[in-house]
This record gives sequence, structure tokens and C-alpha cells, in this order.
Amino acid sequence: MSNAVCDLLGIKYPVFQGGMAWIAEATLASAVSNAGGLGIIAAMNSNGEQLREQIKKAKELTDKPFGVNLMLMSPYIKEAVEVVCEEKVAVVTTGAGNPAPYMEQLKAANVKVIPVVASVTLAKMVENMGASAVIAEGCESGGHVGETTTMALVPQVVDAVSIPVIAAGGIADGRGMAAAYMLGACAVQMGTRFLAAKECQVHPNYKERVLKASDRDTIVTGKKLGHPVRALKNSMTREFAKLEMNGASEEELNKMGAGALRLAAVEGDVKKGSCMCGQIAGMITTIETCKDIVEGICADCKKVIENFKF
Ligand code: TUI
Repeated sequence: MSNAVCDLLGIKYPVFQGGMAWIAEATLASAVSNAGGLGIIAAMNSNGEQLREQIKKAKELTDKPFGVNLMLMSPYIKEAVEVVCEEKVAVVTTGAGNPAPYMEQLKAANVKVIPVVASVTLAKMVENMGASAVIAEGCESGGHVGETTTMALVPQVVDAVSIPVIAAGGIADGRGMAAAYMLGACAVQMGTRFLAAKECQVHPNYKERVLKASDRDTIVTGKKLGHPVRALKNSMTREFAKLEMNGASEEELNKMGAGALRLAAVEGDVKKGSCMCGQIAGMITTIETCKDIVEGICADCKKVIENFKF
């Protein structure tokens, strides 16, 4: 299944693991990389030294390439960029903003940059800044979301840029991967599917909620704050949505959102915390190893395409 993205990164399968904040750490990332995909450590929750520790741990656990996701709204973003350059991480993905301020520094350190974009405009901008590829993420995804669906976003980004496009948002099996190929993407990124991986260290309560979710169990809140977030419906998100609708102040909303992801992912409080998760969670019902997930999705994708009849 090797292609332009595999050649660019030296990976066997064109499958990225999403850089999920508070969740994607060295154990998960190295398991995905060992399986032949691209494992990604989320820098979001760590300061420089904590991130360096995770990178060093991943280097011990795998000799395959892995990446780091830089959440551009992170208070530690500058430290994270420095550490990634010093540790000579092969590839960085960026999210929740425009990576322009860090492009030169990363490229000078030979770090490939693959930004996550939610629009054609940003896709074109990052291509002009020297991005190696781009991840077009539709609003079916979990966490911070844009406004356009994967189905509409991916082909428009593919038409607008000449660098490889990786599709994300709402993809969790071979059918989704085949669909992404049909839209012109040459790889996929999955977050929610890897949330349910055996090697994923997220709190078991969170994993359980993902496995039990059905198709309509997620909600987007935080539009008023300028950073809409998709998470599983629970008492926190319902209360948040109600406050938002009733014109609560930004201060009040920010107070409610602060620390909510950590509360769910680390402490396991899935009622008061934020279980960020994509719409595809309804389809995920079993815990599997990263190896089975990566190999399974590629084999199924091949079958779907080979067996297709008009
Ligand atoms: O970044 C993500 N997903 C995330 S980040 C995150 S941590 C967080 N926690 C609480 C509140 C907010 C964030 C949880 N999930 N995905 C990548 C992504 N990036 N999706 C959408 C975008 C995006 C959106 C707008 C990228 C750029 C953009 O516009 C930037 C610009 O200036 O044009």
C-alpha cells in the first residue's frame, strides 16, 4: 500500500494516528509506528521537558519514524517547537491554528511539517510556506473542529494543492479509507479508532464510553468561544450547550471547559469531563491492538476497492 506519503515518511502503511491531547503519548505512538503506521505524540499537555521525555521514551520503544503534534493554542508551544527541533523528530503535525510562526524554525531543523487544515485557504497557505503534506480534517472528527465535512473538504483541498493530502474525520475502517482514496487523499488519519486501541493509555471509563457510543452521541460546543469542540454528550456538555444558548459570558464558559479533557482522559470522570471523540465512535465496538487496527484497515480497504462493482 506504499505511496507518496509512505515514501515521504518511510512508513509501511498510509495510516496516521491522530495527536490526541492528553491521550496520545509514547506508548500509543510507538505501537502505531511499530505496526507500520505513523504514531504521533501530542505535545499539547506537556511543557518542553515533559515532551522531551515522551520523545525519548518513543525512541526507546520504536526504531520506526514517529511524529509530534503541536497544538498551536498551547501555552507551551514555543518550548515544544524547540524540543522537537533539538530531538530531530522526523515529522510534526500542527492543529487548531496557522503554523506560520514556526515553519522556518522547523524546516531549518529538517523537521517535515504536515499541518491539519479545515479549509482550502489554509491548505494553500501552508503549501506556500513549505508544508510537506496536509491533513484535511472534516468536522466529523473529535476535538477541535472546523465547519466542513470530510466528504466536501478533502476533494476541494486535493484540487487546490499539489502536495499529498491525508484525509481525517469520520474514518475508522477499510470502507472509510477506500472512500478517502476515492476523494483523492493518499493516506488517512484516525483518532477515535485509536482511542479504543489496546495500547491507548486513556482512562478505561473514557474507552468504555467510546465503545458504547452510538451515531448521535456527540455534540459540538464552544462555537461562541471561537474554538468549537466535538465530544460525547454527557452532563457537562449538555450544561455547556445550555449555558452557551442562554448567552453565558466567555469567562463562565472558559471556566467550565478548562481542565475538562484532562478530567475525563486522566481522572476518568466521564460525567463532568470532556470525552472528545468523533462521530464515527458509533461504529467502534471492540478493543484491538494497533497492529490489528493498522493491518486490518489496509487489508479491508484493498478488499473494498478490489470487490467494487458498478
Ligand atoms: O487540533 C485539532 N483537534 C484538537 S486540539 C484539541 S485541544 C483543545 N482543547 C480545548 C479547546 C480547544 C482545543 C482538541 N482537539 N484538530 C486539528 C484541527 N485544526 N481541526 C481544525 C483545525 C483548524 C481550525 C482552524 C486549523 C486551523 C484553523 O484556522 C487557523 C487560521 O488561522 O486560519
